[in-house]
Amino acid sequence: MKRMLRVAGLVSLLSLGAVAATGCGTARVSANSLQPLRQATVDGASQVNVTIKSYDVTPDTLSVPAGKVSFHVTNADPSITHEMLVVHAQGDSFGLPYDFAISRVIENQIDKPGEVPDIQAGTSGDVTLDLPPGRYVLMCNLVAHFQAGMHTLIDVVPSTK
Ligand SMILES: [Cu+2]
Repeated sequence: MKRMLRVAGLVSLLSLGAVAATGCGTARVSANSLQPLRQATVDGASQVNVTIKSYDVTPDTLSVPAGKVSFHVTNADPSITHEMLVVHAQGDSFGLPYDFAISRVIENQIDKPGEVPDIQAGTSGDVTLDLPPGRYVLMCNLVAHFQAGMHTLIDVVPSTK
């Protein structure tokens, strides 16, 4: 129950933009309004489209079935290069070890299944990973970008297949 509440809270936060954009006029979000799980693509991977810019990371789904997951990452920033790391979340929140002296998450102390490095402004990149169920952080670890807000959570849930 505790976990459900936390997920619902995250959903309502993330949904505010969409609600405002559609003029729906209500911020009430129930578990039933979660987006359906991704359909597998032809090659068997589930696709997640992610938009990154200064300074946020916005996936088009909050959960995806375990197995092959293909991240298509678009850098919508007009001038700044970004990257997107896929990292196992630790603990209740992001919980990642952070070095404030260099303003970066300490990459040799985290479990990072993969990344799309060096995505130039206005371009995109892809990575396909085999992900077990769990909570993951999608983040940029260029200097101070994580701190500035370039991180979000995505849940990889047991596949129903
Ligand atoms: Cu960045």
